[in-house]
Amino acid sequence: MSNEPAAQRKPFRRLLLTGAAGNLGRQMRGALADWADIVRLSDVAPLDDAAPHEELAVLDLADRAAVDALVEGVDAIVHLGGISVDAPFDDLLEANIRGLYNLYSAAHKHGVKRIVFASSNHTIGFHPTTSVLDADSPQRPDSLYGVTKCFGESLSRYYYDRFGLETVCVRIGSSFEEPKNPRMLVTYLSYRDFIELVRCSLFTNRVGHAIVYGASNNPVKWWDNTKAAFLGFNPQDSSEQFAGLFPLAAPTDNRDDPAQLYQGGAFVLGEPMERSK
Ligand code: NAI
Ligand code: 15L
Repeated sequence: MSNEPAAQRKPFRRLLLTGAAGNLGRQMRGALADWADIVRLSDVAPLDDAAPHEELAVLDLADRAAVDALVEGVDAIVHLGGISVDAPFDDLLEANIRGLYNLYSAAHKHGVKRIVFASSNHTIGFHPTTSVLDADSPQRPDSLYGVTKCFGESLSRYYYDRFGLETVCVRIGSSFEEPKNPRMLVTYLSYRDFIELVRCSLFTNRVGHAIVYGASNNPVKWWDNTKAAFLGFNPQDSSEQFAGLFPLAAPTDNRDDPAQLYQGGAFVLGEPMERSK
């Protein structure tokens, strides 16, 4: 029993954030201070200096022994680390497949209770833009990158069914400062809504294995989160304020362009790349 007054105790003793040097990791870092006494930050890239409540670990997720040590002693994990775009298979294999296996096997070994996994809309990118999808819609990856995120969703399902390790797979849309093209008016997820979705995913009492789409309250919607309503995610932002960035195309424009016909946009046009090293 802790002698600390309840008001000073935080919900988690130690939280791990992977991908902490990346775009979303840098957004998450500050929020975690309110949620855990100790925040362990990890990336293969250099990290900014640690605050008193932070621990830093620069390592490659493909290094099994390093990931085992990284995960020891943490209560929960926000897993953002990995390659975040399409890439040569060998690179994806190390970061997104071997890296993910290393994380889950270490999490099981060390008794971690829950992982929030940064999945992607590219797990379903070959669904047409005329469809509205929910958590039970079949995966239709649009790239090898999307295939690795499907692997993550299946691996986490297995670790829940077999061992009870809970995961929320967040199929993030496009989380940037602002939409970069007309498609992102539909897929936009503000940084504030992203952090709130991670908070809901960490703090909802029982999540089992869940799939939730990460989009703000945008005027056009391809994704229905009714089946993940128990998470209590209620996005506050909208891409509406950015509509003026992109003049409307005439309805007949580009109707044969796969990048407009499919939810994954230009990802559907990629081809497997040669290895980078
Ligand atoms: P990012 O590319 O800026 O950050 C990913 C981080 O992972 C980088 O700092 C990188 O150094 C690190 N990383 C890559 N390979 C690694 C390895 N082998 N070992 C350790 N660390 C490694 O991407 P961003 O935007 O921050 O996205 C975070 C996560 O969310 C990624 O997993 C991405 O796939 C996913 N996501 C992001 C979306 C977005 O719109 N920002 C949309 C859908 C998914
Ligand atoms: C993703 O999965 C990528 O990580 C991000 O860089 C964007 O391309 C995003 O999807 C998107 O679909 O806009």
